[in-house]
Amino acid sequence: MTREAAASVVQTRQQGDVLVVSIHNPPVNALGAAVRQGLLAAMEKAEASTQAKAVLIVGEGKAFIAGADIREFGQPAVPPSLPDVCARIEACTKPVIAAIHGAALGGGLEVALSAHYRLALQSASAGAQLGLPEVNLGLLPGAGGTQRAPRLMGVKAAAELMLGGKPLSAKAALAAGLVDQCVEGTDPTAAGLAYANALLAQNAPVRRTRDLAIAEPAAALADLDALAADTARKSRGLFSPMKIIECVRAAVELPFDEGMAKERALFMECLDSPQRAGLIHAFFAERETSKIPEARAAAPRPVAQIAVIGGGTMGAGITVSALDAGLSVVMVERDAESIARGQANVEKVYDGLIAKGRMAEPAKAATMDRYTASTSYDAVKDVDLVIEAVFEDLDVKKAVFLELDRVCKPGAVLATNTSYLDIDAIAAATARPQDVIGLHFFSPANIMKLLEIVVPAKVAPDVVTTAFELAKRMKKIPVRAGVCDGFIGNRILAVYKQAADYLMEDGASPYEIDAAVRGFGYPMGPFQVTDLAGGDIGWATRKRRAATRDPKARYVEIADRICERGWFGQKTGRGFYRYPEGSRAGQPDPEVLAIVDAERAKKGITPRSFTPEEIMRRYLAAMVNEGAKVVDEGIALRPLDVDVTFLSGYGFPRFRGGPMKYADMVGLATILADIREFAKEDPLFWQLAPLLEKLVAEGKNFDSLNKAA
Ligand code: 3H9
Repeated sequence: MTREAAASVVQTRQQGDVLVVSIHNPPVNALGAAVRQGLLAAMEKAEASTQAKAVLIVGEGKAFIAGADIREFGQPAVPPSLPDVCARIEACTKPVIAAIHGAALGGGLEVALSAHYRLALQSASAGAQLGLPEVNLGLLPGAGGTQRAPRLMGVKAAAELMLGGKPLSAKAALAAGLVDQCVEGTDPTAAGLAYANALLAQNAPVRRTRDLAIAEPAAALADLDALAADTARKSRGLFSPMKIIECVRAAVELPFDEGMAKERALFMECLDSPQRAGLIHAFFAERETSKIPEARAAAPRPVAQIAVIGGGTMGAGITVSALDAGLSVVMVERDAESIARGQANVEKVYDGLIAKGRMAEPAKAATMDRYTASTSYDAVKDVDLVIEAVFEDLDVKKAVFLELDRVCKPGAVLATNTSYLDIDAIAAATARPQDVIGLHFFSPANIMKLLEIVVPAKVAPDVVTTAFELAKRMKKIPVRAGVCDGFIGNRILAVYKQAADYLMEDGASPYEIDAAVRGFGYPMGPFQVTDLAGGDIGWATRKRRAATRDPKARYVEIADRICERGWFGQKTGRGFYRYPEGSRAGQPDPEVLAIVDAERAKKGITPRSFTPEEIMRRYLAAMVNEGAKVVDEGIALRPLDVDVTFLSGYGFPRFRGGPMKYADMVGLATILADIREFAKEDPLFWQLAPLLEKLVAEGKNFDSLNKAA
């Protein structure tokens, strides 16, 4: 690390009695090696200076400091370490003040906690956000956060801040005792200087957090026991939350320096865990999916007014997302009754929020002011963008687009919410295919983060960027997908769901498969999902596709037998599970097992047993193999787009980083060997993805393809 690099990212200047240390490391002032070096040098300078009576630390740009530089994790460590930098700040013999605006997260807050006084700025546009979100990255605060925060704000509150990973506002941080002052404003240097000079005028002493005693240690330990029990129940296989509690316990039980040593040791354990690698991959991948080729070529079209065609569950969810993004929405339905139902679906969401105390009546009224409804397509003639969410049938959709083509103004974006139909064919129904795009929302659309943006052959680049801009406004995680049956998500889902069906017919019960999938970290197994979504939906699709199915392909009829009995899952009280009166937790059903047995017998299959690990190997190999095909065909831009699709739309455990990242961590050669082995039984289903074979031959992994598109 050169001295010049350190000096350019951390600058010092004398302002009267105060040495102002300002960090300038865009975009978020992450604490990379140069910043750590610069902070250390600045503290030495402050100590040596005869002019400096106090030190003020501020961040330039939109943040104080967003934390350690996450890109450095997994690389060889470069000195000085952040705990050493924090120790140096705290040891300073002159008062050190941190003036915080914007994000003070993770290591950023830890720098502030090692200062002697803290001021947070509050403003309507960009107030301070103070938090220790390391848990979201599979880590724990590793620069004294676990030892200093409990001394300042109390053990329980500090542990909850770290376990929850959510930041506090300036006001909340003041109330919690994390900062000493909270002022209105946006200029941290001006506010910080005023505070520093006031402290100097009062002869305020150096005041080190490490010297504070933990209040009521016995009660604190009891609180930690309760939190540990709660965390063990809730954290579903996550490694770092229990380690956080261990560190905080050390803050109560051990002297400061021994607590710091404990924190360091446990931080290193977290850093080395595959969960850290998976979660950090997820963090960056979610930011990369917006980096699409079209972004360089075209600015988005302006969008203020949108129309949603269809007021069913999907249309209403999309309407809520759009209203919440501040847009005006006109909903089009075929008759007054359907309009009433659509509006009721929208209002139900807001009424639910009001019931939970998360929205006030006037806010609902103000939001609904931007909502109108109509039975006539003429109502959409002035809108900037239309999202069609009608029945999933190509002819029905084509008819809608014919109407939209007739009434919409030139340049309006025409989007379909289809989940697998051919969008090129839908676009061809209009005279303006350049304006037609897929916006595949997931149900419930106002809650699910994923938005597949499906890009047909003739669409204009600025329509694609408009869709990404809309996703941003709606706070969705967009993934660019190409046109094929099911796009990225549903295409891959269809394949691993088939693998689950084969496992079931070959000997694993649906309950064993669901348990194995949950054991891997999913919230639910595939048969529970079928019961939740309604078995009739998949059944209808299977019937529709029966005529075109490859007669040589293996077809499992168990789900059809269940649907034939009218057992469509939770809504009918029975599916793969039984749902006794009002219950949402299913119970295994011996009659379902009898159906499974009968189907096996019919095909002459002697059931064999599968361990949870064997189940997951097949389930994931099917997912990864199809994922590789989707990347190879350009349906997904990069492997990370597949990862984000499954993390934010299909419940793939975030700590595993997504299916492609998981495959990299297991080793592609292992997955390849598994597929070759499985293909001996069913070569038609287990057709190897050429990309997987190629990467293994070249000694590469999926991550090597994750460069910006
Ligand atoms: C830690 O501190 C460990 C310590 O306890 C112990 C150490 C020993 N590093 O999100 P945005 C990039 S762990 C590197 O789009 P926003 C980001 O990738 C850390 N890069 O903006 C993006 O890059 P690009 C604890 C980072 O305004 C750009 O900055 N801290 C980091 O929506 C803009 O980001 C955290 O977990 C980083 N730390 O949100 C905080 N942070 O433009 C993580 C961001 O190339 N960060 N980048 O795509 C955040 O939560 C949000 O980024 C933040 C801004 C709220 C700050």
